[in-house]
Amino acid sequence: MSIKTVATTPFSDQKPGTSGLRKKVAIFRSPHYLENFVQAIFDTIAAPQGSTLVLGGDGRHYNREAIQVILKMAAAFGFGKVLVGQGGILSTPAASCVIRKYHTYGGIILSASHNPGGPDGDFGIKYNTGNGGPAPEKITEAIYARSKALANYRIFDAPDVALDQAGSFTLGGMVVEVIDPVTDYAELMESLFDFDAIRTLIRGGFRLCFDAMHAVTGPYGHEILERRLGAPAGTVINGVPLPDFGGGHPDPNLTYAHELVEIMYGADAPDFGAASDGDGDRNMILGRHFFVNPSDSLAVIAANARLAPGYAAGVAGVARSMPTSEAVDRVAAKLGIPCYETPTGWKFFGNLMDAGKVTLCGEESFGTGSSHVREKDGLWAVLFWLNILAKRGQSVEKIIHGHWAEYGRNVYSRHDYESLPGDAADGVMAHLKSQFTELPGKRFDAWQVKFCDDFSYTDPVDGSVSTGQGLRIGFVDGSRIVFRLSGTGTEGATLRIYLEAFEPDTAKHHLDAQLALAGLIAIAGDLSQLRARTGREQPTVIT
Ligand code: VG1
Ligand code: CO
Repeated sequence: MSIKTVATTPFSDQKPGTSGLRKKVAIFRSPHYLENFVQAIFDTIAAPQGSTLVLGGDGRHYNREAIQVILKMAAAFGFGKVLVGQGGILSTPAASCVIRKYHTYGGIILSASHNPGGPDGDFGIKYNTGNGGPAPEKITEAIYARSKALANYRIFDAPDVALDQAGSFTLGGMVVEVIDPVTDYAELMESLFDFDAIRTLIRGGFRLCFDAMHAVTGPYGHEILERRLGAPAGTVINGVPLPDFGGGHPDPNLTYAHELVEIMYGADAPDFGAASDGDGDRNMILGRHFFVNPSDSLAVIAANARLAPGYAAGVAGVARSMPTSEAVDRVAAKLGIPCYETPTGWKFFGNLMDAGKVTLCGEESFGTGSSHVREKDGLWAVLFWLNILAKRGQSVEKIIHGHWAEYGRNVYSRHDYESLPGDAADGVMAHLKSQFTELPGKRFDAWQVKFCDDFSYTDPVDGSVSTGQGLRIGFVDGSRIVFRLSGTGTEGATLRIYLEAFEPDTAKHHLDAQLALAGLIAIAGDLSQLRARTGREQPTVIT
């Protein structure tokens, strides 16, 4: 067995997006493609010889092969140890947990998150630093630069390592420790939430359903919800992780988690429903016949945080991505704590959490989390809700309506237009921008434009600046429309339109968001010339 140096031609398209590098499986399978990117990571992070790395993924197609390649390259690079999830499995938040718990140098997570899997689906890879969080932009930029310049990569020439049972193996001078993917994470959850109270709630007849969407959270859901919290078998549906997610789209929203939605809106619906995504970092929360908007979920968690033992001391501050609704800002104002507004993507929360400035973070895209790890965390959010429900003894719907009555309602929706031709999407953005000088002051029915800009962010901790993070049109009454192009897709372009209006009047809180936002939706269509430029009449997904 020896280390081989293999010549590679650099690739020009290995630029990480919102969350790592995502491409079709076929592209990752093409000669040297994965190896080139992994070598670029290793060269960039320059881990000292003998360092420890965490490695795992969401179990999608190509996960197992990629894990073997990365193990052999890690051995050739000089890592001393790799902690790898059994079967190559680690959810994104569990990987973050393991990196932090064992103080490793960093970790590699194989996932394309909510993107479909299978041989014709997507694959992805991202690097997390020693704080457990996604590498910040300056590191992802350096990895990209290196990927375009590499001449060769190094790989240990050895047979594959057995990954299906826990234990220690050696690969040259490197130790491969196969760990249970659930145990460390489950222990962390038990330390944060009142499991006794949740157990009592469930024993009292409270019914719940968790849809793992045949993605990574199946084993986590079975262990935590069914074994440790005593929910009956069958509480977790679609709980067996499959390499193609059973042909589904592991994105927990009203469109793709339709099985759960049918259960929760059905005749004999349970009290609580939730779903998670491909890599376990997203969550959708539902009550009986009731959908909880993710921005509201963050606000409710912030307002009720003290009910969970891990947060009994209170919350230092909160952060949300720019397109996320301002519902949490209202909670922060009432609590007298700071609220930060960051660009889209979890990598922007890391510095704030490391500096102790924020405890809770969230995104409108079904992502919620806290400083217990440095990733958003799907099951964590589910447990937080169960903890709140157990302590408050009210239904999900009652809690949300009570919250709106106290703080007012930030009516919110996101419209996604998926798989647009790139040119058409760029044209929409350019056309919007071209109106920015003339728009302020203009009136559209009841709405007058107050400002428009292309969001940019200066990190308050390290001063780094991120520009071009989404086009904002703000109105005098506080409502707003945001336009952004997705940075996680692999096919064409996805345009996201985020719509928000504030409604203080309790009498109007029951209104459907699409109806309440109809005026803004029409303005967004007109200002962007959406139909003419894309030929689309309707969004692909409405949240
Ligand atoms: C989307 C979401 C963003 C999230 C990102 C990664 O990005 O909008 O909020 O952080 O996915 O989530 P984009 O660029 O497509 O809008 V995950 O669960 O895919 O790691
Ligand atoms: Co995800």
